[in-house]
Amino acid sequence: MKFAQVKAFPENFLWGASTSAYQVEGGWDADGKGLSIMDKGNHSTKNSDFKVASDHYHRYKEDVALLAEMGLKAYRFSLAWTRILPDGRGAVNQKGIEFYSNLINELLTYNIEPIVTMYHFDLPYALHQEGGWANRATIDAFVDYARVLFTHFGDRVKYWLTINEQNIMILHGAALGLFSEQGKKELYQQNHHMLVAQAKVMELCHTMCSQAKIGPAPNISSVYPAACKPEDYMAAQNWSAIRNWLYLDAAVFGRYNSLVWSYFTEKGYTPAILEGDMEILENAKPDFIAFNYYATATVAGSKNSTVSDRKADQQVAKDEEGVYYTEANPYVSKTEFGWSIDPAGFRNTLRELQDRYRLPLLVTENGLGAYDKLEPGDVVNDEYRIEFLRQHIEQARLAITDGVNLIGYCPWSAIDLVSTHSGVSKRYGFIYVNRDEFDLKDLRRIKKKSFYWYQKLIANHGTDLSGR
Ligand code: BGP
Repeated sequence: MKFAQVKAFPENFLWGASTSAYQVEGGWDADGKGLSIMDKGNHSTKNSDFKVASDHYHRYKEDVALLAEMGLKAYRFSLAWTRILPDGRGAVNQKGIEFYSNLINELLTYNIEPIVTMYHFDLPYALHQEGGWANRATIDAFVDYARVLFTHFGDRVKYWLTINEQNIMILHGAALGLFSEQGKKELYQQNHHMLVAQAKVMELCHTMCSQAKIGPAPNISSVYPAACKPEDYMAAQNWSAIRNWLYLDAAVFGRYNSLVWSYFTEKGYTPAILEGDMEILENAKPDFIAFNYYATATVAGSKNSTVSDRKADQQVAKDEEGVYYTEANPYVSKTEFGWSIDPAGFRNTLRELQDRYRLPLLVTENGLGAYDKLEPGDVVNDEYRIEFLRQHIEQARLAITDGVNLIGYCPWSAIDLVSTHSGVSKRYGFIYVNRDEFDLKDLRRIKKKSFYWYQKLIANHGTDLSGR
């Protein structure tokens, strides 16, 4: 739809940026921190030194000062479960509480709203050894962990995110390095346990922190039919239900998506649901939906023999016989890493979410991974990132004009960090961190061109996207 008048961003719009604990903090075993599955991993970043990551654990003051200089209104970060409960449950590590308490206070000093993810891929290894999410006891461990968080930080944190990208952990766990060798039936059982845990934690948040808001944080994207064939459209509905709606229908409506349930039944994936579970799901009410958006997907209803199987990662799906077949989208470009670049798809995704759930929406990740170059004189000319973000912000504004209740935008990532897949060299940040895969150099912080661009954009509240 074309509008003669484009609406402005809402007054209290949360202009932010994101990170996650295991990717940015380092200090992997500092001050009593326990080990997570990411420390033990299986995970591709073992090809680089992620024990130090961006050393944010030791440099958070300098980092927060830079975020403040950029003008951020919000900072979305995750807490390392194992910094707080080294064994996943039981004894609380006071040093961990202290670190996050200091970080939150530092942000508040600059009037930066903390948006806190409780769990971002880094399950405590001790819980993994007891079966991880396959074990129902992990539900209680998560609820107990949440209680500790609400007790210590609930007075200052107003925005909580439960689980980052639960859908990607289930669908592409191996790509994330999550020890996901299990079959789909077991994965969907784990998924059910996460859904119950999330619901319990949302309720607990409302009981313990009456001022706070809480929501899920999956990765959501529109799915296109490869052609206007009815069977392709149906395949797009299939993949969208399996990839997107399963997770949000459960979080928002407290029920399983009916199409996905039929798919489970057909495939033999139905999870065991104990008495009371569905009631727990129904009673929990998120205050908003946070979601990560990188790329749209395109699928067909039958296999196109000219499309060879793509290498799957968290944004590129594998075919599923008789359900959907992935196709290339000739109408969008791609990043160096093969992810589609689809700013209009961002608007489509926002519109779908608005229409389906009618809840405030918060974008918690969106960004461009690239091989940035540090040039002489400490310059990083990341024009391509500026262009990517500019186009997405423009579409966000159009989505607001469409009637979407968008409350914030937190691109990935605030500062360079270790990529889930591709080590340090795939960079996303507004701030360059001077290190290579194994050579930690001096880890100094350098403001990229995109830093200054975003700074200006925030200052003019997104009215002028050129960054002038
Ligand atoms: C999302 C994760 C982030 C981040 C991002 C970019 O799936 O929530 O943690 O890693 O993807 O992915 P990558 O680092 O693989 O490029």
